[in-house]
Amino acid sequence: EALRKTVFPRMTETRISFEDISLTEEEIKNFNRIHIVACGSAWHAGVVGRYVMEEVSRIPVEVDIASEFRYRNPILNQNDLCIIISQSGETADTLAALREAKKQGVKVLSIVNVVGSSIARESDDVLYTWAGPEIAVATTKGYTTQLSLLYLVSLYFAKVRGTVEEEHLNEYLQELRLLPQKTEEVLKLDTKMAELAKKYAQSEDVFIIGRGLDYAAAMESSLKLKEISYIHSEAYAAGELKHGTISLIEEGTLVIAIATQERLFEKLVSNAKEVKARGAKVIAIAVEGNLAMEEVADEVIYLPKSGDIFTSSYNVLPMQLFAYYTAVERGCDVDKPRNLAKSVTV
Ligand code: F1P
Repeated sequence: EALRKTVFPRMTETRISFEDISLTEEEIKNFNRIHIVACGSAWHAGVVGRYVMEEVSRIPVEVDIASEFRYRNPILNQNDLCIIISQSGETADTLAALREAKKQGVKVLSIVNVVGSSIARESDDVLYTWAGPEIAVATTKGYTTQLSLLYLVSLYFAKVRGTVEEEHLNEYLQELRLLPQKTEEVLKLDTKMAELAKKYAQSEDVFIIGRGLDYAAAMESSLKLKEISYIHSEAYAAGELKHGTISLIEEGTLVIAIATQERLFEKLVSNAKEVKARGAKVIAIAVEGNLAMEEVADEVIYLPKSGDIFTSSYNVLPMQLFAYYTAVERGCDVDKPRNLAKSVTV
């Protein structure tokens, strides 16, 4: 029950209204570019946001790590929008990025959990994630709720700009409504992920590969493993493997292949074969009905079908569980990860 609450929060009880935001339909229609800026897990949510926003609203999106954005003299133009994502609403680099955007005369829409936080106060518009006050230091439900809002914002912009047909829009919304139910289903992987964590808890290096939205999940999964279990893990865009990283794969190296996007599935199967041929142990995460990983991987975890753009709400969940149980196996205190603060204000 505790895990259930951790991964999926009170979003279902909360109504998000776009009528409250100051952005006009005219402004939304005229956007040239969106800059998403955030740190850590919130940045990974932003990477998902870029894929989804570009796919449905056809607005070009850049995603920046706030500390980089802040020091690279970013070029923002009139008709740009800045989306700031921060669980705490107090992260110093993210706040500085917000101020930079405002200084350049660009509107800021923020996605924040803490009501009344500095980022919430200084933004033109705020959408709250309502993930609850008891949020953990290593973000789990903070991340999944940020994704939910990014889906909603992307679909709203798509509707206003007319880039998605009414029929498709309704299908997307229908899929979003299934989120709580499917999340519950995925959380039943709890025992399975605990078993896998027990088996692989002593790994020294873990490589997590994916493409597209699965690459964003790989980055977030890798961060979770590092943050709470202190295992060295690397996320790679699977197509990059052959450009060097493949040399690090040897007998027994754990590789987790996230392959939940229909259109990229076969490519991931090939990547899994490449690492398997070098002796890796492979755990694959795939969608029900896509069986080709069975012949390659040592273990296959299945997620419910959700359509390619919503896969990010599910593909990270087994990995959050895996990171959690790996940390427990290794005797780490998941509630007090070393060297990690709930909000990084310096
Ligand atoms: C960003 C962040 C978190 C991470 C940790 C340190 O915080 O990197 O993603 O889990 O808490 O800070 P925020 O801006 O989303 O509050």
